[in-house]
Amino acid sequence: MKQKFQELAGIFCLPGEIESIDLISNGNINATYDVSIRHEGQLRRFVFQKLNIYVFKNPKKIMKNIEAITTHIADKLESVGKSRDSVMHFAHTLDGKNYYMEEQGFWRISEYVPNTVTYNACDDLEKLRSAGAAFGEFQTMLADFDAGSLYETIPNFHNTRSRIAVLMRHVNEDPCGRVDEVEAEVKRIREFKSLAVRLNELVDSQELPLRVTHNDTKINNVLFDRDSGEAKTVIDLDTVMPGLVAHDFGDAVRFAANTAAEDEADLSKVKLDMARFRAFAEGFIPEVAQSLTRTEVKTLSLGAFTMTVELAARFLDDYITGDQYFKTLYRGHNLVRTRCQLRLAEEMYEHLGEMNKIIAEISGVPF
Ligand code: GN1
Ligand code: MG
Repeated sequence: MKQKFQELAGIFCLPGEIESIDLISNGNINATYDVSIRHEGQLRRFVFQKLNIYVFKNPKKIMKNIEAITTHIADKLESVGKSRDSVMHFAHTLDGKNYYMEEQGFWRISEYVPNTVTYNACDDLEKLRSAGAAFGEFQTMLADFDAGSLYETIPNFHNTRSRIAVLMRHVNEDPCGRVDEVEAEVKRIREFKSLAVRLNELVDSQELPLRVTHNDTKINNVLFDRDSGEAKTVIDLDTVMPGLVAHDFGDAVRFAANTAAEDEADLSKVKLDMARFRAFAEGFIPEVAQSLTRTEVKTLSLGAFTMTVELAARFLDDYITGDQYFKTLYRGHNLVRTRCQLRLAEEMYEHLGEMNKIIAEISGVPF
């Protein structure tokens, strides 16, 4: 592996000797490594990433999206007198590409944003508020970005209706003979469907606008400053595409306000933590409030429920089609994830009124 990475460093014009390689294990899709390179006595840190080309069918276009997005954000920061340094920066090959494609894979290298740390779970309300503000600010900075110029990296990514339809088709086909095991979960998703497709209906009737959204707003996609503890930047830009504000808000809540991990097997531990919900909302909403329509504000909580049901449908679909999409650590991992998300969706459903009350209070929008 060291030899391979040394070769990659050369291709990306990074001089020096590879000193260490550590796997960063918190993504479910790509393979990511924390790599230190020593050059003339100095140690520099990079993130080497091998993209999952089963998931991302057109990785070159993703890198084009990312280049455009990061440049847009860096220019914006600079125009208000802030440093461009917190924006992700990718290494380039000798022929000026921000990726390297070979038979065995698709590689990219970014500089490690110095003095930052990520969290897979976070109960520090101050940090959650700060993460909320970072995702809100991300959204606002891309408000004037030309959505039409973005390549849709995964079509129908947060199209909940289509996700559920695909699941039901595979339930009928039962390609791996696993459907018998999951009758209860399929039934639950069917019951949740009418509310979970509500956002689709509001898009169809043009009551909700599409914006440029991040679409993968897990708390571990935020880099926090090691010293101040504040959110410094948002990473993982592979799925930046047109979407709904409710998707970004909702997916963040789904992950960060769950008292348990996304794949917790003991469902009694899975609860929606309203204090965490409030903290994230307090950070996010003021950043976006100016530009949101009343309907957008009023559908933020529904976004949390919707994203949770959608993830349940995606995990279950992967389970019954043979675990090809998400990385799994054991047989049945995707089913455990499904059950956890369904329990959480129930929590969301029960707390919709309470979530709406908090959003009304923070935004000043009457419900
Ligand atoms: C995947 O790779 P990661 O962990 O950032 C997935 C998200 C899911 C998430 C669930 C491209 O994200 O949509 O919400 O797993 N990304 C893609 O943990 O499918
Ligand atoms: Mg991701």
